[in-house]
Amino acid sequence: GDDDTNIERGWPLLGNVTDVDPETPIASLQNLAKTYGEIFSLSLLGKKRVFITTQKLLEEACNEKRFGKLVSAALGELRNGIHDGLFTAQNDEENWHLAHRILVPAFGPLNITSMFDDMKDARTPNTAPIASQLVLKWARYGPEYAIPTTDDFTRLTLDTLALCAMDYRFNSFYTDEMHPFINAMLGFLKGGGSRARRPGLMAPFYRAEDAQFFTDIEYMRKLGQEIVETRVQHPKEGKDLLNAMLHGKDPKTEKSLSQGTIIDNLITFLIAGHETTSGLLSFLFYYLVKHPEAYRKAQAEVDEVIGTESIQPHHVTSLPYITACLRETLRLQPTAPAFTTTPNSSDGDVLGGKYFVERGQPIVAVLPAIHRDPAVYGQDAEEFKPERMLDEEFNRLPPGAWKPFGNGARGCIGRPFAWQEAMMVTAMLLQYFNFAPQDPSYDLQIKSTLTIKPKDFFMHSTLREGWT
Ligand code: MNH
Repeated sequence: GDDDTNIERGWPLLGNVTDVDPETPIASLQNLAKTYGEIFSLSLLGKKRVFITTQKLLEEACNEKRFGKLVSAALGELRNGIHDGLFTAQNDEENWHLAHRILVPAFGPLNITSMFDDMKDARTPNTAPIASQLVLKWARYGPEYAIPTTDDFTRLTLDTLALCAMDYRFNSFYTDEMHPFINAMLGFLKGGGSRARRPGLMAPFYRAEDAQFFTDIEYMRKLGQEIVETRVQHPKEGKDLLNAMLHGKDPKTEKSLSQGTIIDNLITFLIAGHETTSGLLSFLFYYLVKHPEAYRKAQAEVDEVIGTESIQPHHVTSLPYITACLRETLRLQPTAPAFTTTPNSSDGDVLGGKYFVERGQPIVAVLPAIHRDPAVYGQDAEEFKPERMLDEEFNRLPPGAWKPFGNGARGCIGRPFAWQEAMMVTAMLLQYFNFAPQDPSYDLQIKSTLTIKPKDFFMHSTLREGWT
């Protein structure tokens, strides 16, 4: 009837997701947002996907009474490798509830603080430090070295996650090539994306790519299995994530996790736990070297609060300007740039008072567009201005304006881990070094997988006086 026509009005169906450049999907979506406004849809293999681009619509889509996470498309394809692990489980799957209840305490503030020393440096004199390995590498290579920013932060975050979560060492700083896990993971993410975009009929033309996808899955699962078996044969004290999964019992059902589920979640942590933090640090240093005033303030704060002491856990909450820099970086470059919800009700639901969405239809939050909503952030929304993210203003932001960690029960379980690591590393690096871009005219380019990172961004570092 007439009502239905009203509901659909102003909601352009633009074409196909396959028209979106798979190399730069989030940039294409941001451009569509500029032309078509708050909501539009694209079809993926005949199924409509809805894209939202404003704070107001995301505030609504984050109301968990009405909407909840949907695993579909590329994320759905990842279930070939990590099944109903925490990240890829549908809301109603039992293993999500089980793993969530068992793991939430392991990600609590106390436990994350206890990982501080593993993140930073040695527990015992003969284990090599992680963040300290990065500092040593840049110090030894000297001021002429073109730092491969994203690769080195990836070494750092992968090694940190593996050491703190499962006491496994990738030793990424000891090789020029990235660890083979990184390649397997990239193939897995790329394969998942490609499989989601092509019709089943086309499968025969993608045999080589599919074979690689499943080889990559096998590699990662084998590694996960080795890590679990090593721990079972050589039990260890301590409350890392692996112990929590092996020995934890769900307080509600008394059940524990199966070995398969533990492997699903180990791989999930290895992937979700390093890509996004590496991207965050890489974008942050890009913005800092491009904005001398913000850089100066951040470094002055470190000098005042920590000086030349060795950074301690309590410092992490005493650095308001650096906190604001991290928030501002994740506003402009949310390294997990989209998440997807769908109506809870089988009758569907209506967004913005007029856009009807069926249950099962994906609502994709285009975070880089939402985070630059001029209605919230004003005409300078595209600019890097950490001042707008100091506590007082940050706490006044409307709901849905800043969602780089997703939403509600399905939001990021690793947020305290990522935050402690990023704050600690940023403070340490500003303590020890001065930084400059290798090429002062470098303009930000973005590399997309499931996450985004700067592409071809190199820096120089010089040890500050007093450390040489
Ligand atoms: Mn993390 C979920 C962003 C660091 C483990 N993470 C999410 C979601 C976003 C996100 C967005 C929600 C996705 C969705 O709705 O589909 N995560 C980040 C960012 C950083 C990050 C921007 C760093 C910066 N994440 C980490 C770290 C870990 C981790 C570190 C592990 C140690 N994240 C997860 C897991 C989930 C998740 C696991 C899935 C949680 C759930 O659904 O129960």
